Order: sequence, then C-alpha cells, then structure tokens
Amino acid sequence: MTATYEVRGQVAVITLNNPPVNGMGLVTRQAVAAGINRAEDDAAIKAVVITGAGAAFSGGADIKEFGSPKALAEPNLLSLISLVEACSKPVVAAIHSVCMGGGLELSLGCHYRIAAAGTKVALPEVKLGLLPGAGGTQRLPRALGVEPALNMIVSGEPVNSELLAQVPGQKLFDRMATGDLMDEALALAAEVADVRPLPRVRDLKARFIEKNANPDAFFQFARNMVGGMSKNFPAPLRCLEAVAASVTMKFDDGIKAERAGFAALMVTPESGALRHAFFAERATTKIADVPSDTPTRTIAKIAVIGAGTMGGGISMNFLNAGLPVVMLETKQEALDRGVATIRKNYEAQLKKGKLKQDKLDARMALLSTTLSYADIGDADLVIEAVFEEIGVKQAVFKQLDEVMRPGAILASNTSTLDLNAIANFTKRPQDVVGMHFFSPANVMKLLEVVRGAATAKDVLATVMVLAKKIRKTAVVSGVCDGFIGNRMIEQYSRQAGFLLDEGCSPAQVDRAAEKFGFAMGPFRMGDLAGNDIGWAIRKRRYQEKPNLRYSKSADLLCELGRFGQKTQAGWYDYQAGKRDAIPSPVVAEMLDKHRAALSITPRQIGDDEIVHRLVYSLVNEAAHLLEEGIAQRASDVDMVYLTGYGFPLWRGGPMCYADQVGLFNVVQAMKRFAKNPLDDAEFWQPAPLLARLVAEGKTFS
Ligand code: T1G
Repeated sequence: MTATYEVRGQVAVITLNNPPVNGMGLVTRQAVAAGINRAEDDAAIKAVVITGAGAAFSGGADIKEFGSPKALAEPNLLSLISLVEACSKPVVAAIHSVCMGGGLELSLGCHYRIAAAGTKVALPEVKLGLLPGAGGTQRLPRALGVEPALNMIVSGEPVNSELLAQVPGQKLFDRMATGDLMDEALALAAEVADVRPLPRVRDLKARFIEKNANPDAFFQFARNMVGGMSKNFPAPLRCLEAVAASVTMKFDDGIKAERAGFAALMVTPESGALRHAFFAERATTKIADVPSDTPTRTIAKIAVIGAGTMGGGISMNFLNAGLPVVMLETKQEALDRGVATIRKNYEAQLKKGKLKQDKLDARMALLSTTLSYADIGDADLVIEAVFEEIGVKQAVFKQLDEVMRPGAILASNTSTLDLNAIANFTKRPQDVVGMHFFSPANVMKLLEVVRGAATAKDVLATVMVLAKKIRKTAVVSGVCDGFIGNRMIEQYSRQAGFLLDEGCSPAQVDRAAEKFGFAMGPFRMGDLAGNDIGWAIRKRRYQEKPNLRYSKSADLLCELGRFGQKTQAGWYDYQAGKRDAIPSPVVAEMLDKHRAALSITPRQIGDDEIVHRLVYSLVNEAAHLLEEGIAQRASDVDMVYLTGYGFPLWRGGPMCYADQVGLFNVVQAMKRFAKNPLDDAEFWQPAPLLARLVAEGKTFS
C-alpha cells in the first residue's frame, strides 16, 4: 500500500507512504484516488487531509516510471489532481520537509494548504529537461503570482515555505503551522468543513505582483533572459511559454499548452540525459561489495598535510562542513600563506554576500596549524596533499604510520601515483585510501575515491559518507595510472594533439568542443591549469611507454616556456591580468614548422570529426576501464566527466552520449579514425566490451 487512509473524527487522512520520498508512482496515485472516492462516499466524512509519511510530503512524480506505461496509466497525475480539486468536500494539504514537482502540483489541486516552516518547495522539472506537467505552470502563477512562479519554474530551485508565505497576495499557503502540523491541519479541515463554494486555485487569475506590469513586455524580457540560458537545451524556454499561457489563456487551454510542452520535452535527448544524470549521481554511492549499512568510523578531526593550493582547498571543504582541521607544513611561512589564502577566499565570499561574518569567523576558528607531526596523531583522518613525487609521498606516509592513532584513515590526494605503493609505505595498508580532489578543491564537486588492494570496506564506507557531508560527488576508482578521469583525459589530449598536427588551430579545436557543450576546450583548459603540469606527466609516462605516439606540439610549447595564463602565454596569448584567450601568431608559426618537420600537409577538419575524436576517445578508454574493474559502472564514468571535466550536463556524460548516438555508430566512426595514418590505429580498436555491446545490440546503461 503506498498511501494509507484513516479517519480522525469527521476528517479522512490520506497519507502518502512510498519511501524514500513519496514519489507519485502509479500505485500511490491509485491509492490516493481510492481515498478521495472513499471520503466522497462516506457521509460521516466532512473534510480530507492529505500529507506525506517520513522525510517528505512528496518529491514529485516517480522519475523511475518515465518512459514506461505506468507514467501515463490512469490516474495519471493530472487526472488525480483534477479528482482532488473536484472533490465535494474540502481537501487540505499538510505540507512538510520536501514538496516538489508533482507533489507541489498535487497540493495546488487541494482547496487549502498548510505548511510547516523549512519545507523545501520547488518545481524542479527543468533540471530534468522537462516542465511541470501536472498543472504547475498554470496553478502556481495563480497561487503565488507570475514573477515568483516563473523564477521557481525556470530555475527549478527550491524555496523555503516561510519565504513563499511572505510573497504579497500569495494564495499558496492558507496557513503556516506553528506547532504540530497534523493537529493544525485537522483543525483547519474542521474549520472549513462547511465552506462552499470550495476555493480552487484554477478559479484565481494569474496575477503580476508588480502593479500594472505589462504581460507582453514582461515575457519578452524574460524570453531574452531565458533564451541565453537555454541555448543548448529547450526546457527553460518551454517552461516560460507554459507560464505565459497561464496569463494569456483560459485554464483548460493553458493545461493543454502545458501538456503539449511536457510531451515534447519528454522525448528530447537532453531530458533523457538529465534524467540519466539524476540517477547516475545517486548510483555512485553504491559499492558492489560494501553494503550501505557498513559501520563507518567517526571523523571528528581532520589533518591536512600541505597548505598549498590543494591543501588549502581541501581544508576548506571540511571547515565549510563544520569539521575542525589542522594543517601541517614544513615551514611557518607556508602555513601563514595557506591560512591567509583561506581567509581571503572567505572574505571574498563575504563581500559578495555569500557568507556571513559569524560563519566566516566560525570556520576560521575551526582551523589550526602546526609544523609538527606530533600534533596531528589524534586526528581521525589525515589527507596528504604534498608534491606529486613518490619519494615525497613515501617520507610523509612513513611519518604518518609512526604518529597516527590506530584506526585513523590515511588518505592521499595523489592524482597519478600508485596508491598501492603508497599504502605499502605503511604497516596499515587497510587504512590507506585515495581521495583525489580536483582543483580548485573547495569548488569542484568531483572526488575520486581510490580503492587500494588492501583498503578496508569500512574505510571506503566512511569516506563515501564524509564525501556527501562535504557535498562532493564521490566516485570509487580502482588503482591504475590516472584512475578514471585522468586516464581518459590522456587519450582526449592525445587526440587534441593529433588534430593540431593534422591542421587544426588550438582555437578551432576549442571552439568545436565548446560548441558541443564542454565548459572549456582542451587548449584553453591547458592554459588555465598550466601546460607544464601535463608536460611533467608526459615525461614520466612516455618513459614508461616509449612506443606510445603523441603529438610533440605540447612539448614544443613548453620548451618555449609557454605554460599558459600564469606566464601570459600558452596556446594563446594573454594580456596582463586578463583571461581572454588571444590566438597566438607564435603558436601558429610553431605549428607550421612542426608540421613541416613531419612533412604533414595540413588539412581542413570539420567540427564533427573534432568532437567525435575527442569524445569517442573518452568512450573507448572508459570501456577498457570498465572491463578492468577500475570503474564500477558506465554511469560512474559519466559522473566523473560531468562533475570534474566540464562535460555538458544536458548530454549526460560521454557514455550516455555514446548510447544516444548509438554504439554501432561510435564504432563505425572509430574504424574511420583508425584508417588515418597520422592517428593511432591501435588505440581506435574498439575495447572488447564496446565491441561486445555492439554485437549484442546493447548500450552501456
Ligand atoms: N522519483 C523517483 N525517485 C526519486 C525521486 C523521484 N522524484 N526523488 C528522489 N528519488 C530517489 C533517489 O533516486 C534516491 O534513490 C532516493 O530517492 C533519495 O534521493 C508531473 C514530471 C527529493 C530533494 O525532480 O530533488 O514531478 O539512490 O538521495 O538528498 O510535473 O531526491 O536511494 O535508490 O536525492 O534527501 C520532480 C528529485 C519529478 C525531485 C530528496 N521532482 N529529487 O533529496 O535524497 S518530475 C524532482 C530530489 C515531476 C510532474 C513532474 C531529491 C529530494 P536511491 P536523494 P535527498
């Protein structure tokens, strides 16, 4: 049963009960409809209260049902809401915790709404590439006012119930609960039991809060604003048009317009990708052989070794979550610099109004520093973020092994070194794990949690729980060179280099990648991160793999000292203090000479070939990672690229994109690339997993 029915005096109480968030799946909808009909038929019942059990009123339609017949099976959400609204007895929605999507739409079909303070209220469908499809675009503007309703629908962001209750003239909440929500809902139900006619949101006019607002001018301005946002995917603009219909059309016609928009969006690749990403993000927390109820270790104090860019950024994550951090360095001035950088970051947020002074002070009070390992022995977790050289890591981990209390977790932020080798510098490899943050560590959502051969299951479980606390998307990776993200980006970078050898300019490759949706193309990215970082990795890596072909253009660039923005010259030129990437004649000449030395006649390369070589190189390498068990699932790889490498969210990640293109087509393109003598034919052999999926007509997800 996913909704219960009980009688309290003369009031029927229908309680949604479909854990974890009371998704309005078919069985739940049927149960609510049955409850309404039962109350309608029972003469002793004077009113109805609808509420949600557990941690939510309702998180909305059951997204898992989308694409299946269940989603549209009667009563679909729209019919259920009409049934509630047509009930001859007053229906009161008792809202708490989370009231989103179809859950809010259900409440808008009720005649009255009482909300607990702190309830997160949203119509987040746009984040799934959709629009509210059960009357939300028609009722919310009538209940709340056009401007706030449009903001909520186009942004998809939650707003606290008490803020909405303050909107001038709002009819969203008839009352805010001050005590027990159910008691007050029952009291309200008794109070309105005889009110006739029953108030219906649909009978209100969608009104502007700004007096004399001109609808056409308002929506034209809004279109211009939203048009930019949705240059890549259609949902925001369609949301806007549906809200405009609440002003320009009669209710029933507006509902029809909303349904048409919803149906059109449901079948777009962008919505499929965004729904994929929604579940992919939540799937990352599941580790095949580590049950979700694995006991975790208590993490009350954290030590960070290194107060540089990474150490400082890592520390801020924990300070922001209210956890004390002790930063350790070898020199006082390094500590002073690290603390000053953290304070400067917080003060910049303060200036932008993103942080209050008391919060800033509280965070800084949680930060302490030391030059002595003796001071960190009682920490529950220590994360080293020292120079990326195995000898330095060895010295640090030997010391940690000496001083850290038994049961402390020893984490390395290494991005390229062998975690098993690092673990073996200690006598407790079971307590060693990789926590690979991405720079800037206090901003980037991705955290690669590297599982060593000996890493204990409770250590993994502890780090995954901690990652959620510091609002990171944690993806488990096995041990290999580059883990998941950087091993894939190596192939992506090789393709970018080959494209230069064959005739592209850095700007052409970047433009194609950014038109595809990457936040930044490979060369602008290199200039931002520092081309010397890749240079050092290539030197090490290609000593180990002398036969691996790659373009020498990046090495030539570094030999000119063109490390990127930090040297005001990289693949592009930069004016002092500016980040605008200016195509560089020096680089153009360097590339011409480089091609001539290789006797390469440059050729025109189209955007499609550029994008497909870049993206499919990620896909093929990821297929190897999946076969080797380095990545647990294809959707994990997608999350790595969506949260750590600027892959466009509305494409769902490289694996989702490959599935949407069709793996058969991906492999056909790879076969074409393999024929290019200047490319790497061996690399473009489809990974066995990819070949098998194509042969079986299957997809990654
Ligand atoms: N449908 C199905 N499953 C859902 C779900 C939903 N709407 N919301 C959450 N879950 C699952 C989630 O996959 C996870 O599962 C578990 O619940 C806990 O989620 C017609 C068309 C509600 C704020 O977009 O924003 O209504 O991994 O880890 O941090 O107009 O979930 O445990 O197996 O996120 O406490 C619109 C999406 C739907 C809300 C709770 N609604 N959900 O956050 O838990 S479309 C949404 C959220 C719609 C109508 C339209 C959050 C949350 P598992 P969680 P949380």
